[in-house]
Amino acid sequence: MKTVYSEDHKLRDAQSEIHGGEIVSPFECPRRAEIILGAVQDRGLGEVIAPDDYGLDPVLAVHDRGFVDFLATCAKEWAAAGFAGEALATCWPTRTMGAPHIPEHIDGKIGYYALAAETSITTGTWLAALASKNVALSATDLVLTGAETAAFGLCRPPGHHAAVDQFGGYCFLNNAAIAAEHALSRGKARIAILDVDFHHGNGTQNIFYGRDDVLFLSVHGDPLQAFPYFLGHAEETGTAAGEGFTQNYPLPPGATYELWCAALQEALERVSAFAPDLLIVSLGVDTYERDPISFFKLTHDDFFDYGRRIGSLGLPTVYLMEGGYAVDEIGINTTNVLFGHQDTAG
Ligand code: 7XA
Ligand code: ZN
Repeated sequence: MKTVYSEDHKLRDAQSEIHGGEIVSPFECPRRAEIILGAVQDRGLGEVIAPDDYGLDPVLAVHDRGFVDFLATCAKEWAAAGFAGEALATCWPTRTMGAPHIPEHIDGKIGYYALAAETSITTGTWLAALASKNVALSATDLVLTGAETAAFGLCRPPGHHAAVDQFGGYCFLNNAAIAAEHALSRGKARIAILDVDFHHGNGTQNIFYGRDDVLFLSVHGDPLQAFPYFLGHAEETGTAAGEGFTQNYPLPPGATYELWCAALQEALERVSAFAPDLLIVSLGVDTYERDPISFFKLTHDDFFDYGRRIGSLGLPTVYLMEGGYAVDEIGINTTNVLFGHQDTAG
């Protein structure tokens, strides 16, 4: 299996994250991608190639123009306002306020576009996010052109929390959504997105909630107990034309592979019944038993096993990297999924 990778991910090198009431070094750090790349190379998964540049059009097919302009200029505006630290949101249009106007001051504007406070925006963030979506699109094209039956986009920063006009949860542009929309624009009719990250892919759900051409399935920590807290319940199944095209599988703290895998099997049956032209897997390995910010109990072997299950669907498949913060073990866990896929899909 080929891997698409860009060195530009290193431009996203934030120093601050709000966690447990403290400012800490971000869990989502450049070393994550370096360890995964090392495992891909050391274990001989396949060739590693650089992405092509797809420009902004595929981004604007998914995200709001004002949001994209905000991401591109936020770090500069923050510094120009005289703030010394990294750009962090501290105020929001809350439930009682609505948001009739987008603030002009960057301190208000960042609150308008942020879905949470933990994620800072730094000088290199926008270029890294652009590179990450290029990685996703290039991996997708490897499969769309028929050159490969499966490919791995080593995306960083991740994307699945990014909504039409919101960033947060370490995500800025929704790589999986951009890839799905791109596949549709290239003549594919039905795309399935399977999100196996520990966290619910609220952004991806938001983007396709009213659509019947993209099936979104997510197995994740119960939002009553886990970020992003406000979306990802089982009763959210889509709206209007999209009714029945979203399915969530929230699981409780301490969930073992047995429970997780039963939910995955149900999701895989939904994928099969949908018969998509392309399967996009939002691949987060923060389901791992020793992940520092999550609460599932998957082991190294479990990642291989579920890769086999996904591969045995026999679908053209693109894996796009999302979360995973047990950094020393992120390489083995990620490549185990990909080797598992290869074991059945060839
Ligand atoms: O998949 N998403 C992630 O891995 C990021 C989750 C961010 C959690 C922040 C909680 N304070
Ligand atoms: Zn996650």
